[in-house]
Amino acid sequence: MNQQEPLVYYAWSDPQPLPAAPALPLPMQPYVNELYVPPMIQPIPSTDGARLRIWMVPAQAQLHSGLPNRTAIWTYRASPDAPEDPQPPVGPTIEVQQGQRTHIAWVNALTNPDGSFARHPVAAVRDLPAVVQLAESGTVHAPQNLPGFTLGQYDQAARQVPPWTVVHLHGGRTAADADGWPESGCYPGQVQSSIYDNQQPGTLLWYHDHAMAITRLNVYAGLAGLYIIRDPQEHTLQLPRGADDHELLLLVQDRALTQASDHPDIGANQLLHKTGTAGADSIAIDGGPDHVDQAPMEFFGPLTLVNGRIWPRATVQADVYRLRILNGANARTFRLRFTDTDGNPVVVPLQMIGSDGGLLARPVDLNDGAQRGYPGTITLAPAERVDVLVDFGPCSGQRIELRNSASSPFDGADADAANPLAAFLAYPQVMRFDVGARSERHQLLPWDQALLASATPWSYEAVRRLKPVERLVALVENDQGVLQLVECAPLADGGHQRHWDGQSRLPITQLALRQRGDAQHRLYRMLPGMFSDTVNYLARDGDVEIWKIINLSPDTHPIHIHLIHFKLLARDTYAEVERVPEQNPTSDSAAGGYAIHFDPAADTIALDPAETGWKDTIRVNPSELVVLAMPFRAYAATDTAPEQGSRLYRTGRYMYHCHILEHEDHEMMRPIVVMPPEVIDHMHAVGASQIAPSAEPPTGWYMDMGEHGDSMDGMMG
Ligand SMILES: [Cu+2]
Repeated sequence: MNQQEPLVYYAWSDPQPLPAAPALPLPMQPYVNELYVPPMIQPIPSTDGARLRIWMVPAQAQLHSGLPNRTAIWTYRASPDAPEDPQPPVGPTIEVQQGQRTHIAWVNALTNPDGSFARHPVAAVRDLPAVVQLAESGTVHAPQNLPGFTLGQYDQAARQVPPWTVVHLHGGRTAADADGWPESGCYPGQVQSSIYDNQQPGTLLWYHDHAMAITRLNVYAGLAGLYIIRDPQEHTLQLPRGADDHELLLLVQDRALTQASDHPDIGANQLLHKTGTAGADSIAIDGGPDHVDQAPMEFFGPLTLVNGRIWPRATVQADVYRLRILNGANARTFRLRFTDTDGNPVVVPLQMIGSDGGLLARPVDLNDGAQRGYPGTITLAPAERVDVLVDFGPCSGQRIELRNSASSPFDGADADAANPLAAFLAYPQVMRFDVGARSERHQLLPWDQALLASATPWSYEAVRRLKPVERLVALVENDQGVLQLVECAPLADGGHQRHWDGQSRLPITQLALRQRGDAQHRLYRMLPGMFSDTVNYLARDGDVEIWKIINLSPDTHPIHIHLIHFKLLARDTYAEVERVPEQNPTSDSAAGGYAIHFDPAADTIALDPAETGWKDTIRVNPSELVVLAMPFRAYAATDTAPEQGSRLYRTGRYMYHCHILEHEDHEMMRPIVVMPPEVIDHMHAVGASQIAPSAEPPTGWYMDMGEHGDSMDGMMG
């Protein structure tokens, strides 16, 4: 037995204790199975760039040794041959070198042995109520956590979905024809042939299915894997590389399983996608009282899988490990923290070194309570990644758990045991680290270590000097429960921005926004916002744009932008002033649209140092407006100043969308087209929002702060 070091607990009031797990018996024991480490495969060099062939195949995976049978999945595989046994529960990790041009042939081989199309492995259940109260115990639960179909309607249409796939490399600065346009799907026998230049800083990406309207089902079936770009900088820093060198890649997802009695067509322990329907009433089992009249359409499952296994454990040495974590869940946000085996948070040295787009400028101390609202935690919405050095040295001989505390649906906060919606977090367990004897292979980096060869902070001021195009996107849930990305065009009149007088009625297609520092509300027209509506956003290759995204819905949305990485410049808090339901435009309040102003009672939000790196997915919390610097420009592996990038030379049709897959599939997705600026100048007509953002000189948003000027310093970077 190893010598056991005493654990260190948090002394300050934060973080609060984790919410108590609801009184649901564990369906199987956690931490029984060893963590699965997917093989790392490299493309094969050839005369015209490296090559790789990846097959999409049906497979049978043992998700937990306590399950009596296997679970049908669809997965990626590096060989068409019959797989080893046990079959891998997730696809291989693709490892490429920075700048290594790689041609990947994605072969759709989702067929039965007789060549017919494989049946979709995901059973879907819909129309669930949001929460129910169990008469026996009186406890409140989300039926999404209860076994099998309970209370849901079997969605036969989901299992009729053919094996129709598109691969997207998430976070890749990919040519448009290789980006995986969702409507350009492949059937079995067809091949998506894509070239990836990998010309970007080293980082953790992931490849996953992106098929139009069914992404949630295909990714849930298992069509997701990790993709690493290596670059010289991590060699210079001597960072851990590979599983043998204490680099652990963790793909975290949540799932639900069927039970034997659900339906004669479907066996037990098969993948089950359970959702409510927006607007459905809540009900109570056995006559208990109703609780919540909100039904989410997101999927939340009770079982947490890491690298395809339910609640695994990893045997580690008491040494520094590099954990690279991807939230690959459909909808669940994870707020991860280390705890003892009773769930009490323990202090484990945590040094964050990278995020979505690569290394940070300097290491960030995730335990710094002064800088972070939730010290000791790693918050990841779907598709977000983190690169963190963890020192298990002080935990020799201990068992350390990784637990989740995020509310679901996520709104920025931890799950609150007093709120019935906390029931969506059925089990906080994620995985366990069994820490062995001391080893000194790696060390944490000095806190002042420069991780990049150069690092220029991007401030709003620096970006403004480029006179950027400014976009405004509103995240809106309409009265039918459809979530949309509503692009807003400034209402210009003779070259001047129009303002709202605060008295008159706003047509329901208008939005009036008063930002901090504005004297008046500026008027915008809300453009149609379904995926197939006209393209509104034409970006000029080489530009840096400012995007403002305001969330008028009650939940956090992780907004993902294809092709580029961006910088978060600011977060501010907003209060909605007026809104009239669209079906009821003659309401007494006699106003329509949205009139919104900054919340003067709320302070501006200090940026989390964990969000200061290059991002491709950003959480936009309710009542928040985020400001993003969006460079359609190339920056080398170093963090150069905004002025110093060159044209990206990446043009074509891309998209941006919410990465809650159920939202993405239901209209929270919009196209964006990048063009050579010289060609845009030749275009006969462009979308409505191509009206110059404002002919007047940019006024002082965040700059001429008036009485609020003092509080802005921290936001300017
Ligand atoms: Cu969303």
